[in-house]
Amino acid sequence: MKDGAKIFVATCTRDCPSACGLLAHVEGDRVVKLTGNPDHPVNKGTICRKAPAFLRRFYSPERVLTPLRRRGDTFVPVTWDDALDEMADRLKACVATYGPESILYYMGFGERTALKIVNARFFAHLGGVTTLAGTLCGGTGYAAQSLDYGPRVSHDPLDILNARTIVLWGRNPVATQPGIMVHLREAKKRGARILLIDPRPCESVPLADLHIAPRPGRDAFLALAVARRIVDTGREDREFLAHRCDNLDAYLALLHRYSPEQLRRACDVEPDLVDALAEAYAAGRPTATLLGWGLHRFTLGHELVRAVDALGAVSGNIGIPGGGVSQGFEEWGPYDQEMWGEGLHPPRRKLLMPQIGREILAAKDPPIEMAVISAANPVCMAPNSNLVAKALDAVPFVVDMNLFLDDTAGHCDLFLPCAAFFEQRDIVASFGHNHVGPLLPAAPPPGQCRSQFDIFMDLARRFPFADAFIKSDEAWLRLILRPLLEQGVAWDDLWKGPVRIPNAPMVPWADGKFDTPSGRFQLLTDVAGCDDCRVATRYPYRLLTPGMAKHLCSERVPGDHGGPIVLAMAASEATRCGIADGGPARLVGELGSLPVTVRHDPALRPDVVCCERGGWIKAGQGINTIIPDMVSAVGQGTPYYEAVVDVERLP
Ligand SMILES: Nc1nc2c(c(=O)[nH]1)N[C@H]1C(S)=C(S)[C@@H](COP(=O)(O)OP(=O)(O)OC[C@H]3O[C@@H](n4cnc5c(=O)[nH]c(N)nc54)[C@H](O)[C@@H]3O)O[C@H]1N2
Ligand SMILES: Nc1nc2c(c(=O)[nH]1)N[C@H]1C(S)=C(S)[C@@H](COP(=O)(O)OP(=O)(O)OC[C@H]3O[C@@H](n4cnc5c(=O)[nH]c(N)nc54)[C@H](O)[C@@H]3O)O[C@H]1N2
Ligand SMILES: [Mo]
Repeated sequence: MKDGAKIFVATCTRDCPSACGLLAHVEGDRVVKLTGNPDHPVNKGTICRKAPAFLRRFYSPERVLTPLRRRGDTFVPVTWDDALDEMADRLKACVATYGPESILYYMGFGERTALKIVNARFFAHLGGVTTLAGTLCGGTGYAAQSLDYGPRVSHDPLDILNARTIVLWGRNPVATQPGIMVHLREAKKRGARILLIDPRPCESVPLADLHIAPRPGRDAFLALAVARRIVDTGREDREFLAHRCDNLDAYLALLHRYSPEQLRRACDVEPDLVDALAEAYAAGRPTATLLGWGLHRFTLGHELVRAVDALGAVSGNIGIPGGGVSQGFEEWGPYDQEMWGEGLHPPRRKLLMPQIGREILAAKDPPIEMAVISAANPVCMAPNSNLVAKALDAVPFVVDMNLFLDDTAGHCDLFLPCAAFFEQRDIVASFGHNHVGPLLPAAPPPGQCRSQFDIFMDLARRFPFADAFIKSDEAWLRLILRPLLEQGVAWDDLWKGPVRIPNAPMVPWADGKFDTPSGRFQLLTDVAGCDDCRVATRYPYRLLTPGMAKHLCSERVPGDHGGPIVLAMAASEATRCGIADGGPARLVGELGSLPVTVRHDPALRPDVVCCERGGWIKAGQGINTIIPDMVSAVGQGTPYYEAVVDVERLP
């Protein structure tokens, strides 16, 4: 209790690898302020600039406070009983008439807390419905790293304090992982050099001692060029390569398939920068590489990731403190995987998330008769979003569980208003570090909003499996958290603040043994051609749509944003096209076009244009309407950054 405000520990559940420890300051029935929890070993009391906006959003007049039922073109409020009765009747009718696979459960990335497993389990009790395969987020990196090391494990983020060199490779922590910045700054203060590899001048440039801006999607050639340089100058880690790796001959042959000049031209990086990077990896050891999610968003994203993993191996940076090629963590990893309930039914159909629109439309035997969407905004965030909208319109009954009437809600029949993160009790793990943290009901949900946990418990009362399913949140959490409790974590400690997952290593693979079939690291042996590819002339620019500092994906309200998308374009290119700084233009792709406002960027590559992801279609944005829906070759990821476009001057 301070200044009349009560303080509750909380953990940020926004879709961000930081999963920061927070303190929720409560006055009356409202959280009035969020601050960083100084006791959290990762974010150490810091908090990002988005946090005040979370509160503005959660308490905005646009938050939906009652269940809503579509009547024609509008929504009318209905009671929870009516809403859940109808939902239950529809679910039962689908199961009875067409079988459980006629129901699609689409779980998004809006909130991935432990109890969300119970939502999925509800559908398992129902008989196992159609769910999703692949991901809009990080599947490619996981799959690629798992080929090299065995199931992906990253260095604990606190291990970067042991690094002499830190390479941010397609990762932009200043904007997208602020919770780790305190350690990057500390490492820098202790003398570490930070190198950034990113085709665009992202927000992390000021943090870096050196910024290299390769051609997008060509990082594999940069990694090969650097490895080649290390080998040519005799600085490779021969011991590690000879005894800990498979495929050495094939990898060396790959390094020599092209000349150093061909390699560096394929990624369009100057020779002195290739040398500088080779120097950083070989002479600047230990070198910690943090791979981001930017590299995932290519059809051949696995090659980019694997080539950087191999560079880590060649340069002797695998398995050592301050080294490693690290990417993400498993946000569901600490839990009992049985609790998803997949063992309760035979294997069921999965639809590809990266192509969810066409997948829904193509589904037969049975067709999708009902969809339940939770914590997601696929009409805005999945590629080819007009097709996603069309597909949802073709589904006879769509339930959306969210807090706001976003682009996806516009295509639902029943809207169920959910609690915000600090309005419920739960446990949060992270995709960026090794701590779990608690959520406590600091303030009651406004209006009739309810936690998804409550909603599913209430819904289950209407089904024959009610007895097996209905339990308290504590009872479910004890089941889900069993692995943590068995590793010695005390239940009571989980509710006091952050707890480190006991068996998570600081430095994976330190014993030189890998979780691959042979027990050795797998060097990659091939990459697709390295032609000097300027993209097809009809669409001369590659469109990058990364997350930017101010907003998190599509979590906003219309008042927050709107009007034409702001498109960054190299000043030289824009001038050549006759488009003024701040001038209007049309962004044209294979799927259609959008009005944009062009911003001249003197530091951007001429073959790239970029804008923020996540602006709503409703607010006049919707970049994913022109991004084609493809699937990556490995890991069923979504290659958003394969999108190519033209920018047309408006008369
Ligand atoms: N503020 C904010 N924070 C966020 C998010 C957000 O939208 N806003 N989103 C959250 C989510 S869902 C995720 S998955 C993470 C993502 O976190 P990050 O890994 O930082 O992912 P991105 O912003 O997608 O991409 C990182 C960088 O990769 C660069 N990049 C693009 N193509 C290439 C390439 O070919 N080579 C190289 N070397 N770099 C490339 C982009 O320009 C971008 O600056 O962040 C989370 N945090
Ligand atoms: N063009 C382009 N598009 C991209 C990407 C890109 O790089 N470029 N990146 C992709 C990435 S990395 C990701 S992760 C996806 C994200 O894709 P989505 O998960 O579909 O999109 P979000 O915008 O994160 O939407 C999350 C939703 O969850 C809601 N929500 C938040 N908390 C809760 C809760 O507790 N309960 C419920 N029921 N709802 C809640 C929010 O209001 C929000 O509407 O988008 C992808 N889309
Ligand atoms: Mo993501």
